[in-house]
Amino acid sequence: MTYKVLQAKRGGFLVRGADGREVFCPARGKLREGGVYAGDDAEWDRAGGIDRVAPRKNLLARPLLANVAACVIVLSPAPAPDFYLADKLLIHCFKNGIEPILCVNKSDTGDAGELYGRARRNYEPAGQSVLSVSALDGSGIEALRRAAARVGGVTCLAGQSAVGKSSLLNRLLPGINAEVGELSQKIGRGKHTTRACRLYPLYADGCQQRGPLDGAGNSAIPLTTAAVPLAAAGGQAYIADTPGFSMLGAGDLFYGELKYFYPDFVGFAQNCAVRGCNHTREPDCAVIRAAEKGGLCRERWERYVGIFDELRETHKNKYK
Ligand SMILES: Nc1nc2c(ncn2[C@@H]2O[C@H](COP(=O)(O)OP(=O)(O)O)[C@@H](O)[C@H]2O)c(=O)[nH]1
Ligand SMILES: [Mg+2]
Ligand SMILES: [Zn+2]
Repeated sequence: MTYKVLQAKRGGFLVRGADGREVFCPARGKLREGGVYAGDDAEWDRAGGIDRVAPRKNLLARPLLANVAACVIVLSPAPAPDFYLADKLLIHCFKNGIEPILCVNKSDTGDAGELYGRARRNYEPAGQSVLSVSALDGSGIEALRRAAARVGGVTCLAGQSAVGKSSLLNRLLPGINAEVGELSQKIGRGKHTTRACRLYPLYADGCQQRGPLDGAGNSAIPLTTAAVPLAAAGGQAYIADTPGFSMLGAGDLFYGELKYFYPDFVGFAQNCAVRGCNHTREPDCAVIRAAEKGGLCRERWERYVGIFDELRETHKNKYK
């Protein structure tokens, strides 16, 4: 039978069967610790160990998380929003076949409205809608839950430190008690404490139906209430309690390919004079023209040039 690996633990894995039961699977058989990650779809016959893992759609690093279907990219008014990081996360999503879910958190605060408008101006032309949410008062959380459920499969959260990822997790998954940090403590603290990431199934009413594990490592779920598991074409929906992939960059992308990750450029790019135009400094570039005249979000184009230069620099250093 196929099980979803929820967490890689010492000596085995916490897995979830199609019946919704969470069971501890000891590390035996062909695949032991190391070859199986949270998010994997594992074949387990319950006598031995996991002996096969379905081909992965993708595998994200730090923490290792397989088959990521969606990623919530979180922006907030405080700390100052890092659109550069949001752009890179978006590129990363496009590149790995991950559905981005952009959201502006802390809608309960005064500056959030302006940021929400700015985020929409930046990303709607690229085909991305933006959600406005508040982990504090709960507004927009159901829309966020539905957005993750609509994709199905594994959803993770990403964004700079202190935007409210852990707070949003606590809203989406009541009872998990993700550690929320104070803004002041977070700035400059640098590293997150690394720990194994765990997946939680998403239920329609938001409740967690995970009972305590018994002596055999089985949890008595979902026995008490008729919680409706949320699923879509991508399968049962899960949220990963990752501390967030804040460090993901545009990665190993070749600078000349960057433009293909900007759907908002496409309509203009056809009118560029230079063949193979990269829309950075070329003469008679229709994308630059649009950014200057306001047909295209100017700051988005400016950051594009920044990311382009960064990637070209990396490329130069690699091959010099
Ligand atoms: N006003 C307000 N503060 C929030 C909201 N969400 C999180 N915070 C605060 O922002 C800080 C960082 O939150 P945390 O969830 O730890 O952020 P993370 O680093 O992205 O996981 C904490 O002080 C939270 O209380 C929100 O929706 N509104
Ligand atoms: Mg956090
Ligand atoms: Zn151009």
